[in-house]
Amino acid sequence: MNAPVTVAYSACPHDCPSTCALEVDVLAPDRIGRVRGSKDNSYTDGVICAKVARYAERIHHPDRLTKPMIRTGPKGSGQFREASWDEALDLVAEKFLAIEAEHGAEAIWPYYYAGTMGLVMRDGINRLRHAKGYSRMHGTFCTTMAFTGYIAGTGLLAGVDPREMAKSDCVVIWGTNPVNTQVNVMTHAIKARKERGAKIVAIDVYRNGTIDQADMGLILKPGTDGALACAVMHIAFRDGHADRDYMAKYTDDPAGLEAHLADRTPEWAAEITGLGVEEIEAFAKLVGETPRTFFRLGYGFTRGRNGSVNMHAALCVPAVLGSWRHEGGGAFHNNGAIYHWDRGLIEGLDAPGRHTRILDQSRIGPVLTGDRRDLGDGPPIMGLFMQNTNPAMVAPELNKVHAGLAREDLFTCVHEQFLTETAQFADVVLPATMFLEHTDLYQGGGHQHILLGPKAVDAPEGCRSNHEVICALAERLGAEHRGFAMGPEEIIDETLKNSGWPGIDELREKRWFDVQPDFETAHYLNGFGHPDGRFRFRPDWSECAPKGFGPDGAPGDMPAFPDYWGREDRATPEKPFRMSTSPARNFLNSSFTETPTSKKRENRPTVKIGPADAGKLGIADGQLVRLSNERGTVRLHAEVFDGLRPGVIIVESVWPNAAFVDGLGINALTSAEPGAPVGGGLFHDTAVAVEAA
Ligand SMILES: Nc1nc2c(c(=O)[nH]1)N[C@H]1C(S)=C(S)[C@@H](COP(=O)(O)OP(=O)(O)OC[C@H]3O[C@@H](n4cnc5c(=O)[nH]c(N)nc54)[C@H](O)[C@@H]3O)O[C@H]1N2
Ligand SMILES: Nc1nc2c(c(=O)[nH]1)N[C@H]1C(S)=C(S)[C@@H](COP(=O)(O)OP(=O)(O)OC[C@H]3O[C@@H](n4cnc5c(=O)[nH]c(N)nc54)[C@H](O)[C@@H]3O)O[C@H]1N2
Ligand code: SF4
Ligand SMILES: [Mo]
Repeated sequence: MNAPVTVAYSACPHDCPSTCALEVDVLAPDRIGRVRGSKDNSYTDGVICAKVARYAERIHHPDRLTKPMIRTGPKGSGQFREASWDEALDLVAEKFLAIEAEHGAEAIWPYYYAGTMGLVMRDGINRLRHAKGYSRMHGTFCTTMAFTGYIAGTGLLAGVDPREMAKSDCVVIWGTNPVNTQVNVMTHAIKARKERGAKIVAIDVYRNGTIDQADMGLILKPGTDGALACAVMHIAFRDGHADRDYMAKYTDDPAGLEAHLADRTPEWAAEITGLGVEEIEAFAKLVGETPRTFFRLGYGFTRGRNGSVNMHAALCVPAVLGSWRHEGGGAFHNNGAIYHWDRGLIEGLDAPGRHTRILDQSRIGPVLTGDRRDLGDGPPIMGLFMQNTNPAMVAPELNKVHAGLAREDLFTCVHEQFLTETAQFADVVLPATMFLEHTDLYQGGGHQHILLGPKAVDAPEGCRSNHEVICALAERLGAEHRGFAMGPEEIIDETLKNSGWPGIDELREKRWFDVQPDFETAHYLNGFGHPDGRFRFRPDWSECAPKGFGPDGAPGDMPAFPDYWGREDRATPEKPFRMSTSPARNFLNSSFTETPTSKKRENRPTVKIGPADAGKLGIADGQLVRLSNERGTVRLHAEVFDGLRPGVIIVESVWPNAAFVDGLGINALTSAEPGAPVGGGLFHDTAVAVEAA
């Protein structure tokens, strides 16, 4: 065994709200050992997930890309030859310039997501986009529905210090599965239980790892959280737990809300959610009688057609109860607003070409297959440049995504760490560095720290960072911006200072800044984020959905008050099952599907189906089943699982297409329809037929 040579400080770059502060054993200039969570960071608190603890498996993986490659076989064949960086970059530039000359710059679509959450490496692609006037991208995979529903209530994407969970008497974990997706939520919630006897409630659509650890688990039908929230508020008004003084001071229309809720009874909600009346009453009593109740609202319950409405409805509960008044009480989803970044330099927001058409990321299938609803009267997409995302696996309507990526007249360059299923469709593949091999700046979505991730080890020869590739392409494409001539550290320093924070030297020394706003601000005791300072029970959905950004305007029938909107992809006689594709513990979206331990632990794609449903369909544990709807057919193995409502199935995700029996993955069934009101992925909202295969 090698003894640790040095310990490097870093931050986890993956697309996870925890953004853990890391300590990495560096064994040699190009070799790491164990990765640990920093004990000195008050949010990370020494805990990280297992998949990042064994990061050596990923960074030193034998399949890492280290050479640029140019396609030799047919599109999607995965046949390539090695090339030099100059040859590969020259070819990309030559093709993009030709496309621009023939079709206009909007025929090129830089496409990215959050494979790294580093601000420089993730968002620098937008500087190239804006400098060239390429088509813009509306990033809808993940956060749009959740953020919109939350901001509709508070007026600001911020909330109570998540470390205050440890000072709660009741932590409600709603629509998130932190045991899988953001382990640190459990650290702080369990501290409250140990130290104060706090109750933990988890609300989900199946008995997942978080429900297993909770004191109260509510398993409801997918997409019905709005009904549960309404009944809880109905009971609060009925039983005298509504905080009328608080509402009079801090909210827009408590009287209107009370009248609206008069017939949103527990019986009404039980019918919709599938929960028992007594379960709803018990939950309402617990939160109604516990002033220090902390509502930790996740993304999972917003990944459906009702998503924003459900988020807003759940967020109304602490406003009715006045939980925000108390330490350890209130709500939290994401702290995006507290960082007040000036993104101008990183994203080139002063560049001339930044008012081009916007295409919806989740609709990459329809976009690439020429849907006029997306393209408008603009040119088709003829060139794609991709970083940090794997849409051939993770985007909805995969049949269309694959058909689009397979177009022989489309030129695609993918910059990646592995030869992903998306990279296999590329014309040019470029090898990328990993986070420990470059320097970047991070922010905690699920907490309140700005962190630096300095370069800790040398990359394998041949890998280049996103920033290096963007700058090299800019030079060849004649794109002008001062950011292309700067190094990552200069960009970080200037961005920090422009945003009102100390510069990189101080950040390097301190490793992170804890930028938690004070108690009054975080609890909105000085007023909410809307101009009148009031929480909105009556959201202005049309304000959330300005024309030209996502679907044109909010649907006129979005509910005026928190409600059950009934928009989910309902079960029908032809498609009697409702499917959620909840994240698997050992994968992180498409990442870690390449690491041996994660693959071994997850074993193979499975569909969880309840014993009664399985019995009716004659499906035995381990048997092959077929899931289908109008978008596609997927075959995988059944796991008979006691922890689901009848008519609900779960396919933990995201597995590569290649792991499925027919080579086509679960997103063949999910819909690319934009969620209301501003677009958003519908990954947990799919009606399907199920049969033995
Ligand atoms: N291990 C692991 N960690 C991850 C990820 C991963 O894929 N794997 N993904 C990362 C990313 S990109 C993100 S955005 C976060 C997301 O993390 P979360 O906020 O946890 O969101 P999801 O994981 O989408 O879903 C959470 C839970 O919501 C449940 N759910 C689905 N529909 C409903 C519903 O209608 N109502 C309710 N109450 N619950 C519902 C799902 O079953 C799931 O258990 O996690 C990050 N962390
Ligand atoms: N069925 C189903 N589908 C889903 C979801 C679900 O719950 N169910 N969740 C959705 C959600 S919330 C999200 S956010 C998406 C995310 O899906 P993806 O965008 O695919 O997510 P990641 O796995 O985070 O990152 C993708 C790629 O980024 C690459 N990468 C990492 N760092 C770098 C870098 O520095 N440079 C370059 N060039 N590449 C890098 C990784 O190698 C990886 O292949 O998936 C969505 N799809
Ligand atoms: S919990 Fe999330 S942020 Fe922390 S190490 Fe794991 S993936 Fe990274
Ligand atoms: Mo996400």
